[in-house]
Amino acid sequence: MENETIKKIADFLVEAEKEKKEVPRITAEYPDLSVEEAYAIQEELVNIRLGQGHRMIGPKMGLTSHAKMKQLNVDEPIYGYIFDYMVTDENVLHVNELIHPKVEAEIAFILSSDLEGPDVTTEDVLASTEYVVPALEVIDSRYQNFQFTLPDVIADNASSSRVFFGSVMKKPDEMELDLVGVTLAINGELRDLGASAAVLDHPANSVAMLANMLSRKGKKLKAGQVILTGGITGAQLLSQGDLVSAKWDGLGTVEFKVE
Ligand code: OOG
Ligand code: MG
Repeated sequence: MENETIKKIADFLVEAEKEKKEVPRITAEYPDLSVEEAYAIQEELVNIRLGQGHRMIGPKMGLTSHAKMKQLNVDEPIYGYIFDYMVTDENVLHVNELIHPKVEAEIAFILSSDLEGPDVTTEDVLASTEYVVPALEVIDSRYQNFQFTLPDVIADNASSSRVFFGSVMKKPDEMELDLVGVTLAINGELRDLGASAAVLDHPANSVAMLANMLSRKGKKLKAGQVILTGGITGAQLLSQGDLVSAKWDGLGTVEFKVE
């Protein structure tokens, strides 16, 4: 794929996010789009955001649960990036800024030292983790009807849109990180629940895999980055007026209102 085409598609996706308009998937026009090319588009999109003055908070993993991988018929998770404009201190999601947002409950890792693949292990991750915090990720695919193939969603920065972090921070050795129970309720009604082992058997495995995937591109995870490890619960569609409330065993509650 030509550099010019990569740039054009990245601009197209940035524009869709700005205009809050769902667009046809990239593979409708470029059916042979490869995973490699899709990451090149994502990298261009990241450069556009950095060029606009946005700060990167850290990378995120997606499709880390067996349920999601099966749904998309893939055997490897994907990654994308979270930027400062996706995170706010107020507990409000402004739905008019988005297309068709969904919410999912996750665990985020904050690193105390860099992690560089290709042979990063789960133990390495735990030794390099300063804290874990609970997070509600709001994903908002720019594609029509939230439907895409694997290369499409990679190009679209893994549907990244907004994140709400909780205020409880725990050291990784303070809890059994694969046994964190989570409930996700909307308007007081339980919508989904899960245990953190849904994420690649242990969320630290997700960070290890991410470090190893990034090393293929000559990149590493850096101290201070906040890393989302992937949805423990399924993603739930949001509507104006919704009150979202999620609870993590040992990590407290995160809530926001959809306005
Ligand atoms: C892709 C993003 C998935 C996760 O945690 O699995 C993701 C999507 O489902 O739109 O963020
Ligand atoms: Mg996610």
